[in-house]
Amino acid sequence: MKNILIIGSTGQIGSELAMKLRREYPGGNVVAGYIKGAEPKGELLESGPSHLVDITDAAQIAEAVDKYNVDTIYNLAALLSAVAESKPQLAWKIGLGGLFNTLEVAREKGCAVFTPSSIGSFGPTTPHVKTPQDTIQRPETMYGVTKVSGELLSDYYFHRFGVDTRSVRFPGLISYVAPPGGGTTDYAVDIYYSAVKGEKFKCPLKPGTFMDMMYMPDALRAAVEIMEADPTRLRHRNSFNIASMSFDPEIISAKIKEHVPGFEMEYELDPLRQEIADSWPDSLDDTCAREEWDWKPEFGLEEMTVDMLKNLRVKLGK
Ligand code: AKB
Repeated sequence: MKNILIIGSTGQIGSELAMKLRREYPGGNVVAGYIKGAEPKGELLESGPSHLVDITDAAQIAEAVDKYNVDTIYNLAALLSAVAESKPQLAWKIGLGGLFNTLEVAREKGCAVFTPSSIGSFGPTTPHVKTPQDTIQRPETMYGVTKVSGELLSDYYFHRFGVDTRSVRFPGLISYVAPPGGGTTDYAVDIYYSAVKGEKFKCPLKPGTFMDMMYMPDALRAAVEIMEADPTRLRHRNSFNIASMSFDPEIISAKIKEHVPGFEMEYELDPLRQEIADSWPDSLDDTCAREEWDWKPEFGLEEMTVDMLKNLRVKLGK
């Protein structure tokens, strides 16, 4: 990787990934692709080039690739699971139409492509505990439909055209930098904000709702390491299970209470998010990622909680 285009650079993952890539690949261009209304600001704007790239417009992707001689595209444009249920047509247009545009540009111009999949690519008939790498994927959400279709399309472009497509299935991602928006796992970020603000947290999911979660530094490292992995070792491509921790609301709440003794949580269930969460795995088996490209997480619940609380106190001035 040398010249990298990030489509969706101002979102939850993109804004942090862009800064990491700019630090790690100082000799090249890391182009922050953005859409109107979500322009880069501050450090992201000032530390490198940015370019208008609406993923639904293939010509804009091609223009940015040509201008900066891009060899690798990180395609991070997507609507998250809950919001995709309220706008399924748009979710398809961005998730699948946008991916098709990206892969076509990559095919014509010889770029590698990373497109994240998700625990949302699984569904109610998937084995829920230690979900295997290769298993049933029959999601019942539009988000899941776009993710599993995206995995298939990306593998197709690799086998048929030799496009170097690679991907990981992200768990719920937790960060103190950019907030997520419209996901099912968002509660695991919101809960830390409530704890630091001294507010009682209203949890939208019921006790016993286990899902895989990951601290953002591990997720960003996975996104870089998979693209740097030795291709001769990869038996899978789109997409690898990766995992670091699995918890339910009671477990994360108890962990926060260890560090913020006065913290309180009550339940105010969101039926849509509950239904989506119930259809997703409780925990993933990431053996293939560990074997094929040496994936290994660094943060568990304790380490993440300490770091989240420390950084949110600074961010919120508490
Ligand atoms: C969501 O909740 O929609 C995402 C995801 C797990 O893909 N965070």
